[in-house]
Amino acid sequence: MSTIRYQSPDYYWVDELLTDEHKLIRGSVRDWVNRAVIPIIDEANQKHEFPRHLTKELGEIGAFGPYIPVEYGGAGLDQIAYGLIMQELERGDSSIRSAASVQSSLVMYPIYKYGTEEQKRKFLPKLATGDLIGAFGLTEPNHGSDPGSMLTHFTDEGDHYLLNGSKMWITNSPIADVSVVWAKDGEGKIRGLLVEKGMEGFTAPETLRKWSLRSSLTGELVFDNVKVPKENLLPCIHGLKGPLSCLSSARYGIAWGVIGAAMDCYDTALQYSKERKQFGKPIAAFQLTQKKLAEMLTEITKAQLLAWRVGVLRNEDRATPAQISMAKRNNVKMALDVARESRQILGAMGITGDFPIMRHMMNLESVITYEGTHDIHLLITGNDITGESAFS
Ligand code: TGC
Ligand code: FAD
Repeated sequence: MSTIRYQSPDYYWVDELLTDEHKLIRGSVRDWVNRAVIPIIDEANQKHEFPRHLTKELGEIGAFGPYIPVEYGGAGLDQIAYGLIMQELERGDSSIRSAASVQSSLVMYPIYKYGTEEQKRKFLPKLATGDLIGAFGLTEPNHGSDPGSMLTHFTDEGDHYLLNGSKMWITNSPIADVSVVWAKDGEGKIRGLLVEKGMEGFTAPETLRKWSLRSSLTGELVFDNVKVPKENLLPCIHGLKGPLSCLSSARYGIAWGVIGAAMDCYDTALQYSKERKQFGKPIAAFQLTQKKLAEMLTEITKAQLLAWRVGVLRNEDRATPAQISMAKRNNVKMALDVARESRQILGAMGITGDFPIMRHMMNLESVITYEGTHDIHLLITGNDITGESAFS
């Protein structure tokens, strides 16, 4: 209901920092979200279903690999455009943004950055169109925040690698055609392997009964003596910085994406507060409601400026992992707080599927955990400013 009348807030005229092309891209993704996502997303969440039919459309609107060069099927856009696309998608639902984040930053990016020319030609164009779906396997059942301790490993068997181990909490795993899997080689160095659907000994069971990201598929990746052809190794990267560099790209997208969820909650609460009357006047007239709305808009505005600045730094190839980490942490927490405050403004109506707020709030409980938990990101900033690692 509210989203059809959606008006994105722009209190500091951040639009003036955008090019005409940025605004055009944002407008077309917003139109697509209004048309394709908003009408179906509440029911898909209620039914715990991933709207699979949207993957091809996401490819068509350029949401898969927006910054991957055109010669490999991407859209060749800059980082601000990528961020704006993520913002619009997450205004629809974090699950939709997740699908685009994983495909773009966690699958296409490592293949583009660390893959062979053959790997790029084989996978990137089809990932860009959504003809292939990708997944990224870093987290393990016993190694989440500390991926460097992973157990998944492979041995060199002469004409192929033999892969054993398992990954957990993997977005898209049950439907992925290709999974970028991080595993240790015989010397204990972390390497990236492209594991394809159908390889013998490879299974990807779905994780069910989630209360969050219910329109996103999550699952495991299980490797039982999987023979991986040697040409499926990403040759140009060794060590934990491989997967972490992909995370930097995805975390940046999340820093923008969650602003979309926050804007949707704020806009819904603002409209509702003007229409809902108690004690003979709109609840918007009460000082405590105004305090909530004023604080929400302030935090959204600060988050917009943070995301925009990190985008400029990324366009100049100057953004540090710690700067991106701060933007992810701040903006996700901001969005979760905005969702909780907005939910209060709607009273009982706030818990229903008639409004998007509760769905955003539940989704954001995953977003504050994945791609590095809120506390891990605090410690990344702590490490950066003190020079002391709390991890080792
Ligand atoms: P540490 O010694 O700090 O770093 C190891 C090497 O990596 C380099 N590095 C980075 N490089 C690029 N980008 C980054 N963000 C980087 N962070 C670190 C670092 O310079 C070092 O390089 P070198 O050359 O010296 O080897 O490693 P550590 O073991 O102490 O761990 C640090 C820690 C805890 C911060 C890190 O492991 C971490 O970020 N943990 C959180 C794990 C995480 O974020 N997992 C996400 C899994 S994927 C996911 O959640 C997808 S959700 C998808 C969706 O649906 O949207
Ligand atoms: P843990 O690491 O066990 O942490 C538990 C708690 O301990 C957290 O609060 C954490 O902050 C705290 N903690 C841990 N270490 C420290 C420390 N040193 N100091 C202080 N506190 C600490 N992973 C992938 O690889 N690919 C995916 O596609 C993917 N998709 C996901 C989708 C969903 C819906 C979810 C929920 C997760 C997904 N993940 C994925 C996994 C995600 O990245 C991990 O859940 C996350 O990194 C945290 O790991 P964990 O859940 O094992 O928590």
